[in-house]
Amino acid sequence: MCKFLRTKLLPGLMLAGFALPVAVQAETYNLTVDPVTIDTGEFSRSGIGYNGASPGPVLRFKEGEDVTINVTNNLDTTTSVHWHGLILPYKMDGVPTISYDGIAPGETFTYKFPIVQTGTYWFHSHSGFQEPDGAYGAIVIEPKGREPFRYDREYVVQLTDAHPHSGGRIMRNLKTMADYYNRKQQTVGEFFSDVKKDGFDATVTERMNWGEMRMMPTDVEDLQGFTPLINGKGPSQNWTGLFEPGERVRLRFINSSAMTYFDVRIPGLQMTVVQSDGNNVRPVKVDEFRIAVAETYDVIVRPKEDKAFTIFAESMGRTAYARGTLAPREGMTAAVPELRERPLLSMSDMPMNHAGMDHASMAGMSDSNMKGMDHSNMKGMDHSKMGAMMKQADPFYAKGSGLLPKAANGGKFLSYADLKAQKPLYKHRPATREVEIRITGNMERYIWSLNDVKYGDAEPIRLKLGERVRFKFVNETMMTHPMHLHGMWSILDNGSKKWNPIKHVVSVSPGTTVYMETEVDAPGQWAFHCHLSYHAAAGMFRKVIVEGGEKSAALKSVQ
Ligand SMILES: [Cu+2]
Repeated sequence: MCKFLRTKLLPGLMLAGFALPVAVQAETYNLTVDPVTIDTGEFSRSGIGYNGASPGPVLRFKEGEDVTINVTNNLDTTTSVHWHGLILPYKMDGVPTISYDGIAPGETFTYKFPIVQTGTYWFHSHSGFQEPDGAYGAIVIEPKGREPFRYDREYVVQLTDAHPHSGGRIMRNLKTMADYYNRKQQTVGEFFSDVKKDGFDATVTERMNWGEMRMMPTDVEDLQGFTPLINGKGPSQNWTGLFEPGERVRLRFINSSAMTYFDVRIPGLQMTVVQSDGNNVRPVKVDEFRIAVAETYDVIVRPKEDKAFTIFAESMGRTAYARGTLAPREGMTAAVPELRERPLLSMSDMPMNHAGMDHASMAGMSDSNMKGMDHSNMKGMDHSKMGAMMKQADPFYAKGSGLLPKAANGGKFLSYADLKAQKPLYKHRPATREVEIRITGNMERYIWSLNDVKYGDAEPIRLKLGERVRFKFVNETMMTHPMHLHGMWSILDNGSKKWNPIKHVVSVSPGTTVYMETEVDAPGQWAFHCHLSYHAAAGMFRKVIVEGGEKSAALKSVQ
């Protein structure tokens, strides 16, 4: 199955015909970084892959082993490999200028680190726009012991958003014209139909307000025109996973997209979410879930009938979908749903309308109530001051906001509030310090920043070994940002206290405040950024330096 060379060394004593390991198992993996052709079924382009293909191989590690990974760069530019979500020494983290210098053309870099965790992760280049150009693969880490749930077979389902343009070209276009790829803008026709519906004054006021916010009502996604892939296959190429009716199938969903959030469902099958970002959660039965860029969700499905089921992953902006099939035999297909109507941000999604409002009143508020609200105080407001007006924390997918989708069948849509750790990694204790990170930007000029400062002009964030930092993310923009801290876990505060889920990506909806806590237990320098490729490149990025201090007492696992 694996196309890459894997050699096995088992240092141990061979006694009376059985192995008695005296040291941990050591594995060596070889990866090459190669120019490849990416064929989505809709377009074909040159890109970057591993061991001759994009996506690269599924790397299968085992908890407790020491891995050696030789990465050889066959490109004519510098590359790097970052092991997304893996806990490891910072020099092995693979971020050029922060962990190391990168891997020069023709060179081989050898990564060596112990595998101290289990679950579903992925790897990707952290150089330039190589990741949007195809440089990613999956990681599966098997536990030493038994999983707390049963399944008969498993598949990696890696979602990506292949674009006909190279990442470099996309960035140049966005910088020149921020709405370059936001093609589904409202038309003159829609303006007049809104005038008919809402009246001329209301419509003009609404448009003027949007103009002053430097946003368009369609800014759910700032990149369109891509083809979503499942394991490298476009919708027409239909990636297929086989099953025997009655089997429990574990699907390891990984969102390796540059920019695209997906809403995932399998019509006819309920999904039991058992893991998020590599950490087991208490099982939750859902009909649909949203996967932020760079997150992973493991679900178990149990198709009982002898028929095919469609895996359908719609982009959050409803401009495209990934499609695959689960089937008892090759060649079988099931109906492919239509894309649902695109969500339009309404003025009620504006951060300031959340100020001072409690969840209950938000949730019960209808659109017509919102329409009656006075927006005149919006005019002349400085965009940069919006943050100060936001009081209300909403760690979930914007309850009461027009952005919260409903499951297609009217059933259960997973919310962050549903995620509870199966087994906490750390003792629950109060944070020792709060660090506020305002998520900021100017959509018009395609500037993305943290605390209004872009990476190139920013001082590193300094943390002390042994502290427990409470990060307060205040999203002052109208886009959703998947925030990713390298090297240490992100414990999402969703109100579950001791059972708060342990993640590596925390998604922050427009105009909301979300808290996460980190046990600062990994010395060195780490990257901390929005995982939307073009936001990170535009400056929504920081270096974190972990210095000094005592080793955390809470470091040890609770059990
Ligand atoms: Cu972002």
